[in-house]
Amino acid sequence: MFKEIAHAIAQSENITILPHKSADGDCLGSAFALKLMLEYLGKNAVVQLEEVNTRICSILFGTIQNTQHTCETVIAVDCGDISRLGKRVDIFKHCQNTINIDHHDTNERYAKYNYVDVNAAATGEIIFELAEYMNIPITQQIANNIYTAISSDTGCFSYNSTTSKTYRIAAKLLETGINHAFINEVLFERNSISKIKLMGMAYNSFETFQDGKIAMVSITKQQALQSGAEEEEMGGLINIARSLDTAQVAISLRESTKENSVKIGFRSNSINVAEIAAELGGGGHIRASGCSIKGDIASVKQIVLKQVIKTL
Ligand SMILES: [Mn+2]
Repeated sequence: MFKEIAHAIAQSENITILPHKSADGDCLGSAFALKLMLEYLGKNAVVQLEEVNTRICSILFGTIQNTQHTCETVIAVDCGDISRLGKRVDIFKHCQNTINIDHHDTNERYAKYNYVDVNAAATGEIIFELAEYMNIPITQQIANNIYTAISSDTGCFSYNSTTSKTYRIAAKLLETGINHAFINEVLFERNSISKIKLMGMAYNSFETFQDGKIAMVSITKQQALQSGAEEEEMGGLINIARSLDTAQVAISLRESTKENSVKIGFRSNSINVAEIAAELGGGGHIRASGCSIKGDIASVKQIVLKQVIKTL
């Protein structure tokens, strides 16, 4: 499939890159690495975002352009289903050549050309392999962006998804002289006041079910507003639940500040949480997934618990 993708790219002058909404380090790092790669090939490449994640964007090379841009090829990165393109779905649908580069188990193969490698620890790994396939030199800037993508999705190379290939790619990225310690500090060790307040609320909400097999943290709409945390700071709270020694499934619930819905995250080291999320209308990976359910936090909690208990 790299052959078809390389061909579609070669045939295009203007290319739009679309990371998924609620952009994380993997999709942003992958998108900006790809932009630099396409620019090396002489293409007019644009990254269009649903929302800007200032913390992650601060460590990436490349500019964001949010003006509508006509293109012959559009590339969705790290995006398991088309609805995760949010408001930008029309850009995708109206483009002649559509490409989907991703690693989610639940990917719906919604493009003309789909490159889905569920064994890749991050979409950044696939982007690295695409660069090698297309003979594009890995500059320090490209390496910086790909490293951000991979480190972000592997929890700094600590999750189960990390393979020997992940480390081999990381070694090649480090050889370009990137500041990996700085990238990891920004990704994993730096928090704003609002984020720390939010973490305090999450610790206070901590509860367990089924003799500690299920661990949960939850944030209400009121708490989210009170903390002052931005959408982009809401991630990672699930790690509080995940750290419980007896937990088989960790769950985070977060009430939306904008609509009557709850965003749910799942993590597990032993249970297929991609299936649980899919049952509830979401998706993701076997060990990390999520979904969104309409309703208030109390009612959604019951729906989610019922589904998880069934799979234990
Ligand atoms: Mn990813």
